[in-house]
Amino acid sequence: MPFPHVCVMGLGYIGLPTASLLATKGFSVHGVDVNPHAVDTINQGNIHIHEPDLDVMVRAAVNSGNLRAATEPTQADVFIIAVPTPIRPDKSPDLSFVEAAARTLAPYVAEGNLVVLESTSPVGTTERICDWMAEARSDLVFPRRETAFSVAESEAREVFVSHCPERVLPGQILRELVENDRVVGGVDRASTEKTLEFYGTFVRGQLLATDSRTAEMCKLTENAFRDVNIAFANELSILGDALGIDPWELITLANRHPRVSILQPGPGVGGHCIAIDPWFIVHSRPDLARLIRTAREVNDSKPEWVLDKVKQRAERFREPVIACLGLAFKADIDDLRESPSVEIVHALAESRVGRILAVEPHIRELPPALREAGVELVDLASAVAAADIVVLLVNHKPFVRLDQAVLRDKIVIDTRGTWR
Ligand code: SAJ
Repeated sequence: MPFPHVCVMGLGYIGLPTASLLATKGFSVHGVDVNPHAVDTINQGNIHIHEPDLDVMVRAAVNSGNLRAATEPTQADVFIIAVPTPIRPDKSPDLSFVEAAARTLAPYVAEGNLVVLESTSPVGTTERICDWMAEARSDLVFPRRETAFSVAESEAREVFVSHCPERVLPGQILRELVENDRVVGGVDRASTEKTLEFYGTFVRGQLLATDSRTAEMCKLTENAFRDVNIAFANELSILGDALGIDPWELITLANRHPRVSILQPGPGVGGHCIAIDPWFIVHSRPDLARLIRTAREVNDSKPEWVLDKVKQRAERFREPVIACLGLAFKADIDDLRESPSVEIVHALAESRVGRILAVEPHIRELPPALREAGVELVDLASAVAAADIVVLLVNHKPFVRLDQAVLRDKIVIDTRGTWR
């Protein structure tokens, strides 16, 4: 095996599935996380996040002896960085986790090793990783971006550094890790080659070679594309409401045109990807990224629009019971990160319009902010039975399957068009 030892930095939604997949394929994998609770949980063969079938794979990986978790890195042939890349309140990228990972692994890197950044990152981040590692390792040569004049220099490089953005959809991670095509961009061509060789050992999709800057922009482009298209759908739903047109019927009809494919409106865009990544593009050139910024603003303003709708319908009650179905950022997952539903439920509770019941089958307790605002977590049947107003925020399977007879005599606000 050309790369027997792999060290994965960050054991979250991307790092843990990647580490356990590699371990089950026979690599010796050392997973690193700053959270000692996550490390202990994984070493016992359990998981600290929700993803279908991941528990089975982690258990198999740990039992085989090929996967161990720790809070410190170790020497390896390949280092994969899969840490969060959030944005700050001012929408600028926060690269502190990537920088910390690069500086933490630098002492363990040796000549001939490959370092791959998988975290979604602003253009230029992979080159900055080289700079951060070089500060700690003057004994090693790190690759530099090739220009027409510097190609020959790449011969002298000793460590290979690339970007290979993750593209998996939460809920289908294990399948997509293997089957999706991957964009592979080295800081120089030798790094690209090395990275293609590594991913070729476990990815069944096609490997598409480019440079690190294009790979960084490509990932951001994919999510900005989706954001812009969801913003279009959300704008149609707002227009439809104002013009007395059902937006879901409208979109279904328009999509019968052979070259039209509109996405679905909803209560806003959540998650740690689509609601964040376009800002990396906007931040890099605010003067040029006008459409991408506007799409972000349209999607970010949708929760407020839903909130106003609920408040309008609540006006005729003195103390309405409002059942809010779903808190996750999308259907059939437990992930509440950047969830527009959480934002809506929190704002409803804070505005004291009535008693707020939340139904979220994938969690056992509410996030503290919702609990403190007075929201109650209840099961679907009791919530609907008690409610004057039912707000569908996430199209989780149990909500889709709900017998709609129970909604008779209720005011229904269906932000997903599920019960049409
Ligand atoms: N949404 C809508 N209407 C739609 C589709 C989605 O309102 O028609 C909302 C969802 O409810 C959710 C948000 O958009 O709040 C994002 O959901 P998603 O399913 O579109 O995407 P994510 O964030 O789960 O995963 C995305 C994927 N990117 C693309 O589809 C281009 C995934 O492949 C990426 O790996 C992931 O981002 C990531 O990590 O970047």
